Amino acid sequence: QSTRNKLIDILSNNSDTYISGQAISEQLQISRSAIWKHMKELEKDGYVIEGKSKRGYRILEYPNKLSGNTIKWGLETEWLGKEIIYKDTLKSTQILAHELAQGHAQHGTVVVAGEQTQGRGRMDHTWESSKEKGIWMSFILRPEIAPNQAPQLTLLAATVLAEVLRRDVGVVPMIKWPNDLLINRKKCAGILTEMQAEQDQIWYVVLGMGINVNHTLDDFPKDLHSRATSLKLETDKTWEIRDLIQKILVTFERTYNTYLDNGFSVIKERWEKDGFRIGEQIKIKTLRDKWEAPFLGIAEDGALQTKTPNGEETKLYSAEIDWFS
Ligand code: BTX
Repeated sequence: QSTRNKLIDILSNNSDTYISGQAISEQLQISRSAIWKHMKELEKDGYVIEGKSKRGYRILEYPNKLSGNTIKWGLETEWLGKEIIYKDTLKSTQILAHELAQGHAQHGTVVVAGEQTQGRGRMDHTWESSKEKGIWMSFILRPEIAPNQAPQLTLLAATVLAEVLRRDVGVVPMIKWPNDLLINRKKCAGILTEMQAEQDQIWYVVLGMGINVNHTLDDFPKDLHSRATSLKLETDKTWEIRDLIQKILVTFERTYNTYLDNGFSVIKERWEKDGFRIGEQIKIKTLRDKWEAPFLGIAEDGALQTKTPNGEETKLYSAEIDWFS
């Protein structure tokens, strides 16, 4: 961590009091005049810092611009986002997260990008991630669960996004198995879970979320106009990305802790509230087939329980599913 970031951390942790130049100087092992120079630099970047003689320094405002520090400011999580890496532009937050996870990145590290030039979805799909319009982020998780339980994390993440969309944005979300969030039947967010595992142990999971936030229709390529939507398009409001990221992190951490403590059944119940309804007819498309069948539920391993074209009960791990319009 750079001196500058350590300084921001110290100031953030003391945001309701003043911290004396002396105390900062002792913690960072730098001179009072070096501190003063750092403060001037921070002010140039949009931080508003109050300096009072005899009392010390205090941050009053953070810059509007996203950064690891601004996302962390006021973030009320215990482990998710203790480390946040923000880049203005990345090929994909998944790629960087994999690199970091293969190093020593800790459980709960978050990678966020202003834009992605090669955002990706499942299989070889691309994910449009236009500049500063949405939330493009990946979590590094090191869960102590079996590899075949990893798909549960996708469903868990979907319930988290659904909760934030309903509670904080005020829209009615629908989860489309396995990894999409729709509003008024249009795709507003997607989740991509990738993992590295040995036979019966997960090494790490990179869980990516893409959420369309402040897009107008023009921000989407033409072929998505009838299928994609954003929070702004749905609510007529511009949303603060930093604030939404914090809400997602807090809700995700809480839900993940619940999952570890109580297992998947709570998550499954929540999923089934916002996803397909038990018994509902759905359209199913696999590589080989296309048919209609009832939704029978979500299996413990995250699979979709339904029926084959012949009417036998089956579990699907990969397919395109849709409602009847
Ligand atoms: P998916 O494969 O289910 O969906 C991808 C499909 O969705 C595309 O083929 C296209 O039809 C459509 N699509 C592409 N971009 C958008 C968009 N912005 N809004 C709505 N529909 C779109 C879904 O994959 C999982 C996406 C995860 C994205 C995150 S962003 C952070 C992380 N980094 C990264 O590269 N991917 C993840």
